Amino acid sequence: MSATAISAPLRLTRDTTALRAHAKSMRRHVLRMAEIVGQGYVGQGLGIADVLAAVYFSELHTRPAEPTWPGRDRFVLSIGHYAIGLYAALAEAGIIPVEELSTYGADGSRLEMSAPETTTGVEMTGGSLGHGLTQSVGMALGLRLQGKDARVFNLLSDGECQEGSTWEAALAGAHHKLDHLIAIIDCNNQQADGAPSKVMGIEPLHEKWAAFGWHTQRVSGHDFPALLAAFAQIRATPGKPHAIVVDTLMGKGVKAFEDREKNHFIRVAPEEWTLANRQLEESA
Ligand SMILES: Cc1ncc(C[n+]2csc(CCOP(=O)(O)OP(=O)(O)O)c2C)c(N)n1
Ligand SMILES: [Mg+2]
Repeated sequence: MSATAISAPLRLTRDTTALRAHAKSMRRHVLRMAEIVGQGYVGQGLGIADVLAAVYFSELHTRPAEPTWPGRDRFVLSIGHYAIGLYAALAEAGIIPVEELSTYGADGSRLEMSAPETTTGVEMTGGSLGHGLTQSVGMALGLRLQGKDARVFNLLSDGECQEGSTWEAALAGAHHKLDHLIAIIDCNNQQADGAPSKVMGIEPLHEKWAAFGWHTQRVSGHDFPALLAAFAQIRATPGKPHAIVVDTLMGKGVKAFEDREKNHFIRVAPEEWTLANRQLEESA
């Protein structure tokens, strides 16, 4: 491979049709992985696909063949259990091979159910909630100290907003005016034990992040024009860290999964996959 090919940047686009096609392809990757193990965090992988497509393919400056390029934007997955969605994005971006997805969940595979930082393209080991934003604040500060223009995107969840360390990191981000830090909070109205409102209420999230000194927006996580507008607004707003609360539907694209009442960790019977795959193909 030539030096030019090694340094080729990931091709970014603001074309919503192209972004939608990436998201659909990522959902196919999610179903392929999930079918291998027959269970898992399938609802999260499907629900976050549009947001990940928007981040990876419209915003993230990275080099697929050179994943540790020091000048890269960082995508930090706080919520390790969303790994299936991240692997789909990494494969779609060419950062890991699509064929490798067939090893998902197998003994010895790099694609563990919760993403480890030893896997190409994974910036931090997730699993223990509440550590993603703290590490992202450190990364953003470090990049600033090094004089780099790179940005840090951190994907958190609504359940993760119940962790006190998240809010300590939010204070630090605002204190240091980390305008290269973008927190995306996936609000799917579920956590492990049910709706956050039933377990320990976190709303109003927009007001909370704004009160902590963050430039805050709230949009549908399935609306590409709104997501692109939110990212444009971020580029036009210096001096503060940024939060985007994205409202998403778990299982999005597969009606049978969307309709499940408890979607945190699902088991899917072998005979259900034909329907799931068909519903995904028929979805918008
Ligand atoms: C510090 C910590 N406490 C508890 C857990 C157990 N846990 C794993 S996922 C999860 C739910 C987190 O909420 P969210 O990400 O919103 O759940 P989802 O939307 O995926 O259902 C919990 C409590 C954990 N991983 N880490
Ligand atoms: Mg949730």
